[in-house]
Amino acid sequence: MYWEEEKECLARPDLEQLQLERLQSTLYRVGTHVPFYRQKFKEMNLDFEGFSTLADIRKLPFTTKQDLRDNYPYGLFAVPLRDVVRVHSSSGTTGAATVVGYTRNDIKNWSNLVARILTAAGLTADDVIQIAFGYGLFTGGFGLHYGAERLGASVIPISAGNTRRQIQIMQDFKTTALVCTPSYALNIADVMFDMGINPHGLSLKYGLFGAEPWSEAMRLEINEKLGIQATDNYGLSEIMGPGVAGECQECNGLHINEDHFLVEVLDPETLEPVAPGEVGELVITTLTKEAFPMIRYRTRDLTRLLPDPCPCGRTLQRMHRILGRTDDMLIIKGVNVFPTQIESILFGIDGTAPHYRIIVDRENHQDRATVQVEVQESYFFDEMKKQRALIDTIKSRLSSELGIGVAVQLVEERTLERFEGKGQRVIDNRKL
Ligand code: DLL
Repeated sequence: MYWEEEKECLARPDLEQLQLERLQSTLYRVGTHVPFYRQKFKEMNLDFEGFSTLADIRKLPFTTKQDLRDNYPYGLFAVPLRDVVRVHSSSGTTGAATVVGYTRNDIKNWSNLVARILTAAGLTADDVIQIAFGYGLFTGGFGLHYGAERLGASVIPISAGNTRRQIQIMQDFKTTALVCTPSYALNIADVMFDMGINPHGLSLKYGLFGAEPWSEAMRLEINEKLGIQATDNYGLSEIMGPGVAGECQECNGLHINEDHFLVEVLDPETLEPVAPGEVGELVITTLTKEAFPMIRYRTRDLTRLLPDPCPCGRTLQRMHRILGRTDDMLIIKGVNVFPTQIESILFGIDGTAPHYRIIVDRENHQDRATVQVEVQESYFFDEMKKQRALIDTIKSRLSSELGIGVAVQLVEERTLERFEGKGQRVIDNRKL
């Protein structure tokens, strides 16, 4: 167990005081060591040494992915390379790569924060944790690995892929916790079924999933298929990797490690704070990072803060699971649609398998969206009537939830692509 009660249960005023002190030293660090911020502060006439209240965060400049690219590879590092002990990179689904660095102390904090999240999810030193995230420049594998070792658990660093072997090892090594993307967890469940292995006969108890958006319906599906308790954890390379926020066993929102990260939820258009509890873009300022501090980093991730205290006793603010990214949002016939909305509906309908794809085209200046969803084999043996009825049900649920008409195609089980890392379920052919 890795439980830092003195930090995780701080009273708000004490937490804010700690945040302020850490923010002051972060500002000093970037204002003196990072030319990019020094220049920005100068242009804005910002007296970073006189920064005295958290509310003044709104006076600070934003940092975007583009700023990282413009300063590729090491331009935003706040320490000389000799103090950097690790480099990671995000290949980025959109555009060029970005590079992030860690000092020895950053790695220590990172390990502790991930250990916190593993503890919140219910894991202890007695667990056998199978890490099926990719190891390499992606932060998922190493981040979870260091956290799990910090916890004192037994770590199986299997990395992603080779699904049959994953399952064999899970069985032989008596894995109690699976760590990967939710897409990969579903893929593993299917292959287990093919191998004739009953997941309920394994030692598996927990699943810690993250690195991509997923829905509550998908959680229920995974829980049922693998016989586990799945929790969500969130992070991004630019800020640290995994370890930014994670669910406790209440499974009702992710506690943000606020003693290390200051968060704001802003309207992505106006960049003003949204009303408390409203949805907006998560903007994060790091408070303890040495090698790669970030001031008001625009994550593009959409969420809302959950105001109620959590029964688990942690006072760290919770956020709702990520609803989607501003750049994942599809605008179909002028209506904003998030893939996770479609996922929730599909997963709630009997007869569909939890694998789907969304294809968007433009014909004669009109958007046309098609949802392809796998259905149980029996639908293809039965009369057409049953298929048609299922299509009608899916269509009407989608159109009442989304407010637009969507074409639906049923496809046979195992025909859509499976994922070992982050899933890619949208094909937008519109060249917008
Ligand atoms: O995905 C870090 C990570 C690894 C988090 C393992 C959790 C577990 P990146 O590759 O830089 O880093 O991608 C970051 O992934 O901005 C979100 O859009 C998305 N994302 C990460 N976790 C979640 C989550 C890692 N739990 C980007 N729910 C972020 C929804 C998530 N989206």
